[in-house]
Amino acid sequence: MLSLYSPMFYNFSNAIVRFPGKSSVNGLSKADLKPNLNLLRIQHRLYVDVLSNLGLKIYSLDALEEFPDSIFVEDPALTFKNGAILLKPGVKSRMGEEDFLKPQLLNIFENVLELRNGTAEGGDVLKLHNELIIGLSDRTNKLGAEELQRLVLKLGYKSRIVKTPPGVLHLKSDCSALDEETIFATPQIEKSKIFKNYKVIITPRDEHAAANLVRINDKILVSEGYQKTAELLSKNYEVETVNVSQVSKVDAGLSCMSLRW
Ligand code: CIR
Repeated sequence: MLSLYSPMFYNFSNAIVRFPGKSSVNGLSKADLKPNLNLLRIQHRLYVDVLSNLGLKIYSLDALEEFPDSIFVEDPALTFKNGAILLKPGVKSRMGEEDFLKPQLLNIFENVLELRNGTAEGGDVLKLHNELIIGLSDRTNKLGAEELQRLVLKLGYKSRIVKTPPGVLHLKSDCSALDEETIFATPQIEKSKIFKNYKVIITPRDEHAAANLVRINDKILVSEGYQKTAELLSKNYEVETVNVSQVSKVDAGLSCMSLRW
């Protein structure tokens, strides 16, 4: 079995992002909020700059007006150093986004697999050092998760299926990997015992939304405005804050805006 990444699962050299089209302001939002387009584009640019400054080669895709949530490229695919998997989004307005990633993935990767049955979104897939965790949610069903297990195994990765807590959009809305043995998670996820073999750092009070962070190489990217989280993690990690206030209005965070490998 391959270890997920070599040498470390958070060492990335590439990222795919998608420019926010005008329709991005109409992304799905549980609270019915609308981002400001100009600000969203500025924040997206700054996010891409952060990735680029961390040494990642950026593949920048054109806006897709017909899919308001398509800047969240993390959801319709998974990328690894040895291949990619096209997924099937589990909500009507996002079904078909994967078809618009396919040509780019085929250009970049030799090995591109495709989920054919059920639904699964990348926001429900947490990559760790020795395993992938697939969360069942309103977007990822059992059929999709089980087929995804078979596909990731073809790429050499073992996985387990867990339940994303009720009311949580994606598994990774509520947890992230800080290093090989440490997870940053909301109290709700901690209680679920998904991570009983890991050390879990719980999100500070009133900062549960900071659980969606990204480790890239030596840095932990944390959403701006979560002061207690930034201070807590700065004790052991190099932290950089990134302003994602506009995508947070459409239920998204730091991990959703890129596919990394
Ligand atoms: C959606 O509901 O699909 C988007 N508005 C937000 C997607 C966030 N993606 C993610 O957490 N991976």
